[in-house]
Amino acid sequence: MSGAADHTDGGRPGSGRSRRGWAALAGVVSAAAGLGVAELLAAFVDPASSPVVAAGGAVVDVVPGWLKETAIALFGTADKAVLLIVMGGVLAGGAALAGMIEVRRPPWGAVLLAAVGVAGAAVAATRPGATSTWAVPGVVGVVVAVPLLRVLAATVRPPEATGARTATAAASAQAQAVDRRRFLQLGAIATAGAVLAVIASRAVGAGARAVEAVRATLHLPAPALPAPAVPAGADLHIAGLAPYLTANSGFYRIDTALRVPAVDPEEWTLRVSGLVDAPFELTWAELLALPLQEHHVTLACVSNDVGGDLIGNARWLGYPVRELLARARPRPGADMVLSRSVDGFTAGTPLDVLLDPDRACLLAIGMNGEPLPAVHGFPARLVVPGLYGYVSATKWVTELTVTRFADDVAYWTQRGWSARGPIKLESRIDVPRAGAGVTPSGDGTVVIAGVAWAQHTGISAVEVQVDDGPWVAVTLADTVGPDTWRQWRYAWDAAGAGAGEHTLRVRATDADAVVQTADVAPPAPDGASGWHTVSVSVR
Ligand SMILES: Nc1nc2c(c(=O)[nH]1)N[C@H]1C(S)=C(S)[C@@H](COP(=O)(O)O)O[C@H]1N2
Ligand SMILES: [Mo]
Repeated sequence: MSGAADHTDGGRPGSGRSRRGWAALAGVVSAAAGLGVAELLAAFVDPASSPVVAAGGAVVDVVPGWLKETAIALFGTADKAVLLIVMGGVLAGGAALAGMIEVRRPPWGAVLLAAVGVAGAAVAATRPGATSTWAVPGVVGVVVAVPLLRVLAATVRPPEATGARTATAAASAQAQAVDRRRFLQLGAIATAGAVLAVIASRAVGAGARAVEAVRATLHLPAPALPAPAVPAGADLHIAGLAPYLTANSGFYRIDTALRVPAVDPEEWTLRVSGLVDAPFELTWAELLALPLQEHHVTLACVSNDVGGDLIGNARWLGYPVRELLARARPRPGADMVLSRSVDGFTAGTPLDVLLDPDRACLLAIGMNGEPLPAVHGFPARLVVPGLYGYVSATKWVTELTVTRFADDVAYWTQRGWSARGPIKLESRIDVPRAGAGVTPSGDGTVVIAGVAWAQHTGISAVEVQVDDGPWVAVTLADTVGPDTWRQWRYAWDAAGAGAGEHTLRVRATDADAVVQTADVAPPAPDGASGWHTVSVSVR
């Protein structure tokens, strides 16, 4: 090893030219280690949070159209590979430069490397659909690459530069050999680490990519029983008001999955068992062959605060859970179905709710006309009108076990949340936003609008109260039925109320004539309650 080290550069030990080569190598190895770690983390955070993927996406976004078309004309579908190769070249060149700078003018090479890494993290965190956690892979990559570059560069730096001015030529040559050995050891470990990290990241991400490809080409069967058409008057189309139907991309997501489970439908089965006479297993092909139905249902999370947005409304395509349970023939005494996801999450749903012939509880495979998005449970999940998600809406569901509340305790109930989770009657003001300044229009009014929900019961009235005035009934929008939320609006005489601060409150009444309670409760253990109240200032 020492012999090899003495002769590796083929020039005089410590010659300027060979030193530049080692310095460049230090930069490239450090950057590679940082990128490897970033790739591995990105596989967990989100494939698109990789600084390389994000930067590539940003380049594609800013490249002028003519250049994009030229690239496609030249390289066809290999255009992305060419882009990645070019980016790799630029990165390697920049990293080599950082290495050379670091050897000659520390710490400026490290600063350059850190700056590029942080820029990559910033690009990742600002990509469409990104969250701030998308910066993590890039930042951690910097945290790995920069110290590594500092250490490697120190081994390459000429003795003069490291303060060994008084050393004899022989001693200095020996120190050089020791340093070179250190460089080779560290560099080899870093390179091996980078390669392993990239291989691991591929392995982690491969399943998700394969399943996404299956999902993209999947063709959902037409429903045997389509959902009733949404009446034109269901959506008031008011800016700032939640649309009647929530787009999949804007639908709230709540789950315990650090990594979104990647479930191949061809390997998916649903096992229906427990306290039943005829347990069975349903395959994906069998499910698709069943007569499916479509139904609009508003899903809500128990963690939603009063006024919160952990609620969304979608058109679900699926097969009634009731039919699956009937086929398994539950035994007397059973009162709960424990649904289980591939990742171990469980929900406990009352058996009578799932068997109710008037309630569209679905084993859903479609959401707003597409296969379930991966984050919403692809390939199959439960949707139960009227119950919070934590006791009903199991995503990536693979097991339904008929059991008893006395015998089985579901995931969130083990953690102190209520075993039963009927959705509470609630309403929300969407416009104006809390704290907004509002200017009355020509007729002196300001539009107040929002949503109200009492899934499976339905909303019969919504009232608004301004300051300590009387409760006033507002106009309700249409709805497809009791299982979804309902928009409402009210033209408030804000000019009459006068300039300055005003408090707006909302409360709903359900179809059973129950008025929404004023009692304030936090989300735990069974859902928040109280009247949503916002302050606005009239100009
Ligand atoms: N597998 C699994 N399914 C789950 C959860 C989970 O953590 N894991 N969370 C539940 C909760 S608390 C809610 S509110 C809904 C949210 O569904 P969404 O993310 O599609 O909006 O999913 C439910 N299904
Ligand atoms: Mo939830």
